[in-house]
Amino acid sequence: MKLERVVALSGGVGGGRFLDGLARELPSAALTAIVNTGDDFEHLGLYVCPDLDTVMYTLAAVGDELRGWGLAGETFAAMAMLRQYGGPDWFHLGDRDLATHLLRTAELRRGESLSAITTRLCGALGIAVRVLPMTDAPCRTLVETVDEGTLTFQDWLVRRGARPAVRGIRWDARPPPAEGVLEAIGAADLVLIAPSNPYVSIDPILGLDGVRAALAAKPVVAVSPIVHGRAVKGPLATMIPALAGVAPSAAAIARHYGALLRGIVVERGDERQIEGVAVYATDTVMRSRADRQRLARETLAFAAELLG
Ligand code: FO1
Repeated sequence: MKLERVVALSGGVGGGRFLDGLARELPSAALTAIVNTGDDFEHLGLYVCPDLDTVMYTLAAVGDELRGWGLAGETFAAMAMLRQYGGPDWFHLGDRDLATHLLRTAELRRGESLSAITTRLCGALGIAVRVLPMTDAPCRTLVETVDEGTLTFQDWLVRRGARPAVRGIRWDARPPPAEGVLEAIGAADLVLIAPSNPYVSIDPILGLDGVRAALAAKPVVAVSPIVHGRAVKGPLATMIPALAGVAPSAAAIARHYGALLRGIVVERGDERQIEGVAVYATDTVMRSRADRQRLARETLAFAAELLG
């Protein structure tokens, strides 16, 4: 089956890399990215959207490949001055990255929607892929910790280094999906779930009104973010035992998404214990641009095979 319209649900770092591969494998008009905004927060009076920015910078090939977030060749002179004043320096905002937060915050204050601002920023960066925030209204991920109450996501992940043990994840609102999200899913030949953290990057999207129902009518294929029991990046490997009570594995990812999935792409050797869903095993760690493109190509071919 020819895949003319593909929608990908994505978080930040792993998702951005996978989207980059998809953008090189598909005509740009064929791909819509629906990006998590549960990580968004106000910091120093700025409205920061880490996953949108990571996806945007990655697609525009201007992101810092090593860190996985922020801009390449970044300087932090503003942060150094802030530190001198004793301001909060736990969240590192690069000097050029600040332009994104300044403009987005100013536009939001003028009443522009996050979607419209995202379209403008992506256009300015020459990104042809359609990038949609999952919603235009705040929908903050809150981390229920065992010993320290409820922490906002960036507070938990960055300021506390994801150390406080987690007992639950919830959101401070349940806004409608952004304009175009349900339509994109409704028109899709295929929906892909990028190798992002299911709990804090994909579940925020699935939790929005109408999204699960829209996906139920579609073929959905996920790429496992767990490789041989470990997360490629981030706290997922400790969140799975904490939230699902099982050891981290591709099977745990497949079980988390359940009946939503038609297929799952996993690392070679991780096919064990995955039932009720088609499995494709390959090299899933994206170390290079070529890796991203190959994983995207193999995932699309696997999905096309499933769709017959
Ligand atoms: N992650 C960190 O671990 N430390 C940081 O100082 C940091 C700053 C930062 C600034 C802008 C941005 O878009 C992302 C940033 N991130 C930082 C990453 C971010 O916290 C996570 O990547 C996402 O929220 C999880 O996907």
